[in-house]
Amino acid sequence: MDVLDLGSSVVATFARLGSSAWVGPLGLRPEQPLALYEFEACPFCRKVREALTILDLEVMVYPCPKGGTRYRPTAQTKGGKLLFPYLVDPNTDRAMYESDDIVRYLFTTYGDGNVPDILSNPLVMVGSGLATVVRMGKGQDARPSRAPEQPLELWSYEASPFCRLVRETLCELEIPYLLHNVSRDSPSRPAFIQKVGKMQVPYLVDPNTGTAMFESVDIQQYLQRTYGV
Ligand SMILES: N[C@@H](CCC(=O)N[C@@H](CS)C(=O)NCC(=O)O)C(=O)O
Repeated sequence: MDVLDLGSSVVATFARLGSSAWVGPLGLRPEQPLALYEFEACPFCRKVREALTILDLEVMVYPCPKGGTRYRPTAQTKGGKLLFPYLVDPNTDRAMYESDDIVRYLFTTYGDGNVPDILSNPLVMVGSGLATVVRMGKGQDARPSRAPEQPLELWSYEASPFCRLVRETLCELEIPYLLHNVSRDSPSRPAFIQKVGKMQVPYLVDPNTGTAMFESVDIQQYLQRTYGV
């Protein structure tokens, strides 16, 4: 374990004042997972990931790091702009840019209609920008990789410093994954605990190789070994 790497991930969580460490009031549940084109280092994308965690929503993440060639063109073709985050909701046939619009849409559609202060106050971008700065470019640039045949699955929550390390690696390697958000008080936790036997994230499932594993460092090494070139 790289202590500095983990330490700066902890600082990133503090910079966002622990936002998304707990779920908030939940509303309607979507039938299908949402889809998000984004990259981990983008401070605007972080706001949307926090909203998805607070609302306990599942989302297919299509990583679009800078220099990436796997999903950036798809995002541009679908939305018309090379701008991230870009959210697609197949349940309502809505697709949108602009993090503030996306956050408002999510809390209106899947919450109680109120965007929590942690995501609406004017200082959000200061904290989110600081989180990006302390991670020093992690989750920003694409690295050479092989595409998996099927998307992976990750159990995680945005505020977890350990989960961030794994999401950054998935992002840099442009690996698509179904993100299961299981923050504190998440109603999704009991089913997860029943599935894996304990409450611990990150937890990665790779249907391409039949692999299922805990431990952020082991997962990062597995991803690099399996999909890095
Ligand atoms: N106002 C937009 C700003 C989004 C934005 O500037 N995103 C940057 C990444 S942080 C972007 O897409 N840059 C183009 C690129 O990465 O190619 C929002 O809140 O969503």
